[in-house]
Amino acid sequence: MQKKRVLSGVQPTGALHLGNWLGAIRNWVELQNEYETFVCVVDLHAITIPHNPQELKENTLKTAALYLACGMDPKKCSIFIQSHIPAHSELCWILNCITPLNWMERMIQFKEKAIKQGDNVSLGLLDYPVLMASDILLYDADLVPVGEDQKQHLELARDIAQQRINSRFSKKGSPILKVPKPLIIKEGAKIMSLCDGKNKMSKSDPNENSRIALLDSADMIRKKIKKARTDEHFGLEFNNPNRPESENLLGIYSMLSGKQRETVSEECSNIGWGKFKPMLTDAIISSLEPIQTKYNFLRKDPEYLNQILSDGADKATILSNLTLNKVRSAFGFLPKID
Ligand code: AQP
Repeated sequence: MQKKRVLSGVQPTGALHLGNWLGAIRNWVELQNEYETFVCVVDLHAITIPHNPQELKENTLKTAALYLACGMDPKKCSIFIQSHIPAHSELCWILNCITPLNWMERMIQFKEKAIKQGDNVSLGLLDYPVLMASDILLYDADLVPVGEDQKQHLELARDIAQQRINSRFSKKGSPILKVPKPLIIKEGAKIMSLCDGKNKMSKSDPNENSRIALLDSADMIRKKIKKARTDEHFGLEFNNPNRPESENLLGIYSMLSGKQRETVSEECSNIGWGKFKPMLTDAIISSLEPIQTKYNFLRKDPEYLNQILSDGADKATILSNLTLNKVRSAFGFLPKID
């Protein structure tokens, strides 16, 4: 039976952190065993906020190498860079022309990010969800792994495919685009900032101490955990809404130590923050060590990395052009005759 297809990606907007790993990449590593998996580094998304060109280039390579270092296997999945496939931008333009502006103005992530940008909000930031819809729809993805924050964007992709393309442009009832479904990860983790347990850990947070980057040295990790916000209570616990830091740090400890939540609850209910923090630090350092070793090894062999990205792009080009040509033809664009 044909495997279902899954597509996902991370923006190279900075150093990948524990949230990107535990909330996304670690799940992809499992998914690649069951699904036909495509993962891309979504660099076109990364320029929707002000960016530094040199950093974008380095972060794009770093992100791709980290996918591999975290366990993505090029024999089981295709890894590519979004901007290597021009079809993403072209489909985005076509979808822009049939997506109502008021659908875009409802997007919560746009509103949140726009507030952070002040006077510097680009049209691209508003258009981010249409580009994401293009990413997904181009590959006929059956399933898209989504966290809470991305559910609204996937819903938009589904509405565009169904209401704006298939129902308006399909002939004889055969749909032009596949309508993707969300893949809700059962143990989907949302990792919060080390400085505020109510805010998401994020690459673009100006405070470096708010996150553990996957490539942080053991010393940096020690310092950041030492500084991480705590509360005045003794003992750590889950499910106390007044203790978001306890929820977050105990959750990270549970995931990284591989121990059940009940086990760590028991283990840590009678110890103070002073004793817990070194345990958490050790768990983080030892979990990241194999990723960092593999990453450093991969970065010494740029040809190998380039080959993987080139193979991934070749596969992505074939699939994306099939979809793009269907859309072009349905919209009435005159084909080029060679
Ligand atoms: N804190 C988090 N906890 C769990 N999952 C997270 N993800 C991001 N942060 C957390 C998941 O990582 C994937 C890729 O994210 P992205 O880079 O495309 O965009 P993002 O969600 O906006 O990530 P950041 O780190 O917050 O980046 P910036 O600061 O650039 O906006 C997604 O699957 C996301 O759910």
